[in-house]
Amino acid sequence: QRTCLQMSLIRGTDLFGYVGIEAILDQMKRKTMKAGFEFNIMVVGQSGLGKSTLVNTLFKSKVSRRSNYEEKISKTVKLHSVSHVIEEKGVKMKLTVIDTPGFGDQINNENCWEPIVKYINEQYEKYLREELCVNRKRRIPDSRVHCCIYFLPATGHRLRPIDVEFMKRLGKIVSIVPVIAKADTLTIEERQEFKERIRHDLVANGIHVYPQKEYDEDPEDHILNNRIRENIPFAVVGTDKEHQVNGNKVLGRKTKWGIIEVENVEHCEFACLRDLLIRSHLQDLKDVTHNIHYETYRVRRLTESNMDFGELGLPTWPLENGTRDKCESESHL
Ligand SMILES: Nc1nc2c(ncn2[C@@H]2O[C@H](COP(=O)(O)OP(=O)(O)O)[C@@H](O)[C@H]2O)c(=O)[nH]1
Ligand SMILES: [Mg+2]
Repeated sequence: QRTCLQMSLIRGTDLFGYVGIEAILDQMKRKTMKAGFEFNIMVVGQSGLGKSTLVNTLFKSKVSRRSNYEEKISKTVKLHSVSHVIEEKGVKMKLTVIDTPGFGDQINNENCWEPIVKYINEQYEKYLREELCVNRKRRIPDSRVHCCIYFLPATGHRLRPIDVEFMKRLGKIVSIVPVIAKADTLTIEERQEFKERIRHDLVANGIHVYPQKEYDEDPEDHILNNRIRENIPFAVVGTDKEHQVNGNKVLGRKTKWGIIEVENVEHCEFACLRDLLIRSHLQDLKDVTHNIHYETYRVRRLTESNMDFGELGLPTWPLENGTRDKCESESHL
């Protein structure tokens, strides 16, 4: 028996009257607004590079506190997460900032990425376990890292071994957005040359940063993302102060020779970073986390023969013959 599926497009102008299909957008909006948004952002880089200042500038609020002395002298990388609910025009977003004080601060920085890899994988594991639960009544809380901003010191040279080692490993499990920290310390030429050298080093070392070509959704996305790829890493400046410029209040850093306006694209690329992270690609960062990075983790985890489903009351994987019949619970794989 053959089934024939026919489909044709009937435009609104051809309909006999108003149906109301467009209202689906309002319904989706209402549901999403009710459920709220979660966005988890991680910052990595040596202390003093302006990580806390930059996230506070990005969200125009104190979402990351400056580290205290004890944290500054810590011999190990400690992960530290803080959540805030930010509201703008009735839209609420639960923002979690994961700070990594101690990264790259030692003379010997061997394996200092390990606690970070561990943290990221632990969040995937948590999500996976919730997904496998039999009674999934509520929405799964999402603590997965949607984006990792990696701070490069404005040395003007090239990627250091620690940058290569970190991004090589982490680029496989999370979306990395590299930035040049405190870009106000470089001249225009130094900045341009540094950016080019970094882009070269990223390619030469096979490092994948966000947005990755492979995951562009359509030709329109591809053109937009190419423009971003040609411009990374963004040379950024952060601040916690406002200044008067021509009668307007602007976010900036006051120096002896003038004011660096953080949001002015003539001065630095902070606005490009903000647009990417918040205004144009926030949802895509979440989608890539779920569809690519988490999915890779999930597949790897489920094909590992030794996953201990015993604790969850689920059969061990892969199923032995007949185990499914004996098993009361069902997993949602
Ligand atoms: N010149 C310059 N200084 C900055 C910038 N961002 C932050 N700072 C300063 O650098 C110091 C360390 O900043 P902080 O945000 O605590 O760095 P973190 O340790 O990486 O979180 C502070 O004195 C900031 O005022 C920047 O873009 N340019
Ligand atoms: Mg800090």
